[in-house]
Amino acid sequence: MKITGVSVRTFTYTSHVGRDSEGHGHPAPPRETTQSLMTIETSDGVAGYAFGGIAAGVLERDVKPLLMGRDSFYRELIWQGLKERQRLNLATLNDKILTVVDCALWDLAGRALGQPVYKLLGAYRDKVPAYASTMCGDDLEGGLDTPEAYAAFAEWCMDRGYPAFKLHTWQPPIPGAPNPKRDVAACAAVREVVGPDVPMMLDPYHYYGREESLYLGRELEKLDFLWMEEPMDEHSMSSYVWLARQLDLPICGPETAEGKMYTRAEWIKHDAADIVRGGVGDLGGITPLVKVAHLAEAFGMKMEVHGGGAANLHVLCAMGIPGLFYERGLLHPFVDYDTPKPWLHQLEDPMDDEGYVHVSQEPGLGQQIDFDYIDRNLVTSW
Ligand code: LLH
Ligand code: MG
Repeated sequence: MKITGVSVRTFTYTSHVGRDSEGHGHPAPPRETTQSLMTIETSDGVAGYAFGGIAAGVLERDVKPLLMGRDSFYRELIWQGLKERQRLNLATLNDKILTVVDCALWDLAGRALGQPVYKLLGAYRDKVPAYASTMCGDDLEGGLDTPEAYAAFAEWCMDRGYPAFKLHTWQPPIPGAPNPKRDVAACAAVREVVGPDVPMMLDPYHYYGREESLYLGRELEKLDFLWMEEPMDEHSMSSYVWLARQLDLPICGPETAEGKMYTRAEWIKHDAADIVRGGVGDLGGITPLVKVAHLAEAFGMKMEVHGGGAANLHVLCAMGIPGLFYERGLLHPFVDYDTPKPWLHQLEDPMDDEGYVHVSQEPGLGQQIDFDYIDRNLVTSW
């Protein structure tokens, strides 16, 4: 099946989430913004799709030469080729682009063979328990503005069926942030209302120092948390070795650190984390995420997948022991997460009343793409 066409369409939609000056999402008045869809076509008439933008110049110069005319099943060869091309081009050919290409190729393979991606990978399960993953704290009245507000939202999430809860607490530029004591107060308030048996996690400010992180870890041990992630800049692996050595609380990471499977291997080797972390968007696609899952399994470690979406869900459903939960969110009292994105006919991560997210049985990634919506709202294509 030869690749005959590679294109990107960019379209508008109305978003109810805005980004603060540090890039964290919060509820916001409706605003028009854009999304992109990559399409890879083949000589057999089958196409694969993935959402995410690739600039026209990068598509022409770096991506197309590796794809056009090639057998679309050679995903590993294409991924390795893109990875090598990143040397000297990392500023434009980043891992998000590798993710889009790789996910579109997996979608294409599934559509061509009439199977969902998780079955191509080697299925292990059809559903995964979710945890409610909150947005970062804010200063919106009735939002996530106080420890009590987190507690009230956690109660709502438990009623909705979530079996576990992760707080993203306050980060600059929210007034008063960062503040480890306030983070602990929010964690304690949630523990109080959900009771002792609900698994809980914390993802605080990502640039605390060693002392603040140790303080947080010790307090979370008292509250019987399941893990803490990214309390410090992940580029300092030594800081994580220092922290993990002193805590019984599992540290989960690295999440956003660059370096794909190589960085995860180094963290495992140096005991910098107790639980391995990575998602399709952090690592450069399904292909490297599977490598990291196998790496974690081989070291007898769990791997918690970062972020939601169809591609992460398919990998989770093909992983054996390493992955406990699907990260569902980011959630907020003012945001209706259970309404599909405007460009999809259905949710890509539907959750039942018992807190299980079910993977699609449709071929490929199984996203029900509303192509009419995309055409109606098209801005540009290349
Ligand atoms: O800082 C944020 O906005 C969130 O932490 C975000 O990066 C989220 O994806 C995350 O870390 N989830 O675990
Ligand atoms: Mg995180």
